Amino acid sequence: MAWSGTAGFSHVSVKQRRLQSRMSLWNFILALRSSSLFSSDWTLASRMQGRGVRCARALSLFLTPARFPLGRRFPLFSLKISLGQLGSGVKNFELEYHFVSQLKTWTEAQSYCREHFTDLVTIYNSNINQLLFSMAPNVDDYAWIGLYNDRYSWKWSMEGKLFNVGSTHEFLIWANGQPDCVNANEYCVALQGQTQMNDRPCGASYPFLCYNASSTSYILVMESRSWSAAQSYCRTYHTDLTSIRSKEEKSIITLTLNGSGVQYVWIGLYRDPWAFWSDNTTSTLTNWKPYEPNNLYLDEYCVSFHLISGKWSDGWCGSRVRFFCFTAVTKQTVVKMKLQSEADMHSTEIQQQVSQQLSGLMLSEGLTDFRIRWRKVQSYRDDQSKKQDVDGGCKTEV
Ligand SMILES: [Ca+2]
Ligand SMILES: [Ca+2]
Repeated sequence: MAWSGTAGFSHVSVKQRRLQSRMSLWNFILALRSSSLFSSDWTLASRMQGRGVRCARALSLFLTPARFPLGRRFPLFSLKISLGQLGSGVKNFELEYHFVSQLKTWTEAQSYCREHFTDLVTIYNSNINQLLFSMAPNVDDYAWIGLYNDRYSWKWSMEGKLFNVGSTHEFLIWANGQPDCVNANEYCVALQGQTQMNDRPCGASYPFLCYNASSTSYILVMESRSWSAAQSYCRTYHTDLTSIRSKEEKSIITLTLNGSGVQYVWIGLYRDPWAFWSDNTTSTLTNWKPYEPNNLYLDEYCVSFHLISGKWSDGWCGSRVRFFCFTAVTKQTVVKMKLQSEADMHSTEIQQQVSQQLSGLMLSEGLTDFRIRWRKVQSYRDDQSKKQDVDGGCKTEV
């Protein structure tokens, strides 16, 4: 797609349909076919044979009783299942990508994307990276993407739960100028001067402080190890690297370290580098330029996309550059099923039973946002003569 830029507002958009949306629906249909709902008395005949996954977005499934007496007319009911936003991480939407040719800081760009589209872009794989690369102008400049490095979001080795350790924390006190993530390479925390904290390279070797839960004691190990080797040691011989969860606990730790003469000592605080995307989804893809990320001038916590190479750099979040947004367009997918039975399908009780079973099945497949509706359509014979109509095509309602 060609990029056309003019002064002021301009952007290009590209749509990309996520393959998972079809696959997940197809898996759902396979699950339907193998479920108890369609066994024994019921024979499921899919008229979609040979069409494969391409057509799975809207599919007519036929339920016919195994002992279907020829020549008899039975009411034919259509069951319409509307799938909205799917649950359990199943993405049933199309993503549209936008290159916005306005100069904004990372935060301004984020607000702009949230106002006009969905959010700053998340790059899940190299195909998306390539797509963004192809839609932007081929110039030696940068554009923001949604990735950022949050130097105040930490976890305890013992808990693994994210929490904020900013400059106002009650008892977790950063040493002057910390955390500074030197060389974009400091993701583990050591106590410095026994009371204050400093983020340090996890590979550095320091003495460390284990916690033993069964004796409620703190053990200073005077052997120098990397943070993860220290963690393994503590987990093997005690409980874990120590947490500091209260003022009282901090006082005990200070007492334990008193007189030891250690400059740095590992504790259990750590964080994952480049763990956050603006839209709170997760992607493990990285595509750094050589020598990046480097946290130049200790002030580069946002990620920009090099337009001429498609590679990423960490940059100062206050720089004003162009940016990539995305829109998630939620699709409603309709699955129509036709049921024929000797049972009285007029009976709301029977309809409810079938609906309940279907609901249970769909929930167990991780589908949460759906609606099931019953509709009487036509008799079996009428249906046969209108087979073409019934087969229909793939249809997606937005
Ligand atoms: Ca540091
Ligand atoms: Ca950099």
